[in-house]
Amino acid sequence: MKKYLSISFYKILFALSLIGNNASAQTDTTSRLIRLNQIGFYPGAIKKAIVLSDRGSDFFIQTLQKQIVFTGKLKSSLKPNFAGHIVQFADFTTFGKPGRYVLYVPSAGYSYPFEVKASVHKAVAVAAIKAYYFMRSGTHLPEKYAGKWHRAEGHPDTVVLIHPSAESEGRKAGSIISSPRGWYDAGDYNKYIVNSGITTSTLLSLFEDFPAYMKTVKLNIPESSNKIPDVLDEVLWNLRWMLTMQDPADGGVYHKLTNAAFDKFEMPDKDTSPRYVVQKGTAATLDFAAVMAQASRIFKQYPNELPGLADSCINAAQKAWNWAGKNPLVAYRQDEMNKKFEPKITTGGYGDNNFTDEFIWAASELAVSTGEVDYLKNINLLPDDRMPVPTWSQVRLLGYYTLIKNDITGKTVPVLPEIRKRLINTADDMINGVDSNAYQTVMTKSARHFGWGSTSEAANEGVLLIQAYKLSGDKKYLDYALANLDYLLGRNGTGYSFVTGYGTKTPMHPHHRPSATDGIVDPIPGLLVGGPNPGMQDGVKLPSKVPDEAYIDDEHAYAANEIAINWNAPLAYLANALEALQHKLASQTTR
Ligand SMILES: [Ca+2]
Ligand SMILES: [Ca+2]
Repeated sequence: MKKYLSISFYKILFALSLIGNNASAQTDTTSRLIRLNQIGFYPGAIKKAIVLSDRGSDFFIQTLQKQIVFTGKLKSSLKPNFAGHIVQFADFTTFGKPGRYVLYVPSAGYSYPFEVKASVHKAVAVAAIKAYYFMRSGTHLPEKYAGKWHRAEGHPDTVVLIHPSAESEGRKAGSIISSPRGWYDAGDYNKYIVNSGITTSTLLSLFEDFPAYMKTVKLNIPESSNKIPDVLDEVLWNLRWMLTMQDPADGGVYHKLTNAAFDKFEMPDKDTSPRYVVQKGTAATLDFAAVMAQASRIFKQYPNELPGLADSCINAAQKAWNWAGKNPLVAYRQDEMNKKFEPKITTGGYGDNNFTDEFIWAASELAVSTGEVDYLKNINLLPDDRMPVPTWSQVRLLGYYTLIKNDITGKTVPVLPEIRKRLINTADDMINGVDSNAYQTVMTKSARHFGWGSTSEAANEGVLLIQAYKLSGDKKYLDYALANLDYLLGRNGTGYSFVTGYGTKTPMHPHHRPSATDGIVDPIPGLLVGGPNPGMQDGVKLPSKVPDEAYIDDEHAYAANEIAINWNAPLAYLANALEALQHKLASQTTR
């Protein structure tokens, strides 16, 4: 009995790792006990790996030919992981020679291979945007751009029915509008304005914040040879759809364009069930107003390539704003709607009852794009002291980011200094004490971060830290933004890189209809899965309910393994921003 007890938790794990499992690319010599960014590291940046081990020992960085190039000592984490175990970590920040390596720990084995080089995240950063091309509705994807994932056109959406909930004087129920293009939202084939709002804005902000760099990023999409940066071309695919979702008669915006029910797992072209636009709502209309206002000031830079577009966007934004002013409390409540109207709509709800944040965001974008601060006149910009990391239903910080970085309204918006202070305070709270948690990332600081779509929390924390860096110039925020990218790419409680196709152990079975039904083994690349979520809202039993381990690579597990446009966007922002800022990550300082 005593002997049994002396067998450590990690020795059992090590034994299990040698037995192997059904994970992709697992070999006898790679260890599930070593958790690191499976893509790699910038030469001058902080480099850490987490080793699930009881005690310190030497660790070695080796070439793929097993030549030792760096030796260090493992150190113990100050706090246990969420499962209650102290872990070890390897810090090899001072090793910066470009090349391909593995990390070796005698008691744990070899890590997955990784690279040390400049622009090490370039490919995954590009893929995170290219993923939207694969999500395009209303076009076929030729092999030239889509490679082995080429597919037929689905959902042209040129014949879309007005659902009875969306009826207006000029558009009777059952009448037809055309609402083509747009991105599929997630694992399903529907298109939701609310979720498009934060997604489209995050990608627009990526361009707005890093224009010089983003002009160099090529996606190999049909628009790659025109004069517009590819990230903006991709955004345009969704923006032009969003414009069709506004009722031209009154400026209100339909909540979503959808099938009545989720269709079965099939390719896009096989789903030919009727499509509807449903009820206008305050959240959709304000999100639309915010995105169109932001888009107008960006596309204004391309008057020859996109004549009239900036004007169309700002006009649409203002009409939407006016509708919301007259209809400030129209929530989308699908269950109530289904008591009144047929057919019943059972696809994603994206219901939200609090529009304080949507008003703040839309007013901020409109004020900045028009220069008219009157938009902010009746808005309480600081309704409470919270600084919530953005989600589709909580978009307040998107407005703050815009006010802070544009700074045109500093004289007329008295609370602007306070908003700046709060952003920095929030970033400081985020990074305070991070190095004591087992994985040493902001994401792994709190079990509360692990809900549905938890990977997007990690990515959006990274975006916030980059905003704090841009505001303060303090590099420490960038270091922790990078640590959250490390988390997403493998330094985490599951050992997965959560981005399909990028890393050694990556999701092979995302809840994503094309990936599941196209007959290609590899899923569509560049997609961020939702990640650890002990909630199990999908009813799929997880191997662990420990917050940061509550994950399964199963196509039925939509609560842990779906993909979504609003999750990919902060990944795209974070990875591309760090690529743009990589020279700032070189460190002479030690921590
Ligand atoms: Ca282009
Ligand atoms: Ca809200």
